[in-house]
Amino acid sequence: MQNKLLKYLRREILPTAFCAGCGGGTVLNIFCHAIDELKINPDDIIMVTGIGCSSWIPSPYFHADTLHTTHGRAIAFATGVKVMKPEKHVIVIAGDGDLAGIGGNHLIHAARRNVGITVFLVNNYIYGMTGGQVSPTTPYSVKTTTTPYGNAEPPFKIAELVAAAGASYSARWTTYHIFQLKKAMKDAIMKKGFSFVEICSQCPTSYGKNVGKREGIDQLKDFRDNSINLKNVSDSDNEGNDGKYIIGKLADRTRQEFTDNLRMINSQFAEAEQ
Ligand SMILES: Cc1ncc(C[n+]2csc(CCOP(=O)(O)OP(=O)(O)O)c2C)c(N)n1
Ligand SMILES: [Mg+2]
Repeated sequence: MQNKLLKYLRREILPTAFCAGCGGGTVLNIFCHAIDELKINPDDIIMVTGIGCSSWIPSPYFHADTLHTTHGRAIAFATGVKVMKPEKHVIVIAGDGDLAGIGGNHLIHAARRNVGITVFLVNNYIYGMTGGQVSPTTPYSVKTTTTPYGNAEPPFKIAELVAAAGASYSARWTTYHIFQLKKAMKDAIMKKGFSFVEICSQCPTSYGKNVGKREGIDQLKDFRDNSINLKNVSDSDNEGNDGKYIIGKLADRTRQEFTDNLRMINSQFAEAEQ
């Protein structure tokens, strides 16, 4: 008997190139489950990604039309796709460096515009693919290859940032919380407007070893033991929560969507011209 999810994968290139213990396989697995349960035909999906290990989750492994773009530019490409093909599910999966570092402005402006795309940001707290440089989500004081004495910067709280910028939907879960993550992925994909899920994920190769967690399982235990549901904190932005993973839904609201607005304004202009 064949696994029902295999049909979503480019089987000719399996097994994946992810390191042992990487969270990338879990994200791919849960994403396939979400698509399967939503009964979305992959022909109605366009995947867009940038450069990094997390960008390998959709490309090459997920079997749908895919744009594997330049580092930091996935959301810009995805916006263009959504403008021309509003009927498609346009889904970005990429890393924290890609989406919050070099691509940070695209991220917040897409949330402000409420472009009807879905973004899954795989936050492994590091530039994984290039050997472990500091990223905008690396916690304060962590040693990386570019912060050998410890990181002097505090990290971005990405899901809060995206919610504040205006996204229709923003949530944070981890690769330990697979059922909640699947539900959030399904909700995000079906949500009109800009929808976003930050997925805290383990990278034993380039991050875990820097924080005394050499195996993927060690980071999963950290997600299990140090996650707090948003419902149980009064202020997710509070620095007292540093070292904790604040999980749950940060925004779920109805706002006008960018490509709808664009079409409406264009048609009003065309009518006025006649
Ligand atoms: C314009 C540009 N700058 C830098 C790079 C080098 N580069 C490739 S991937 C990457 C960072 C990857 O980190 P992240 O996006 O967090 O993905 P991860 O590998 O951690 O999943 C960098 C800096 C590049 N390819 N292009
Ligand atoms: Mg990363």
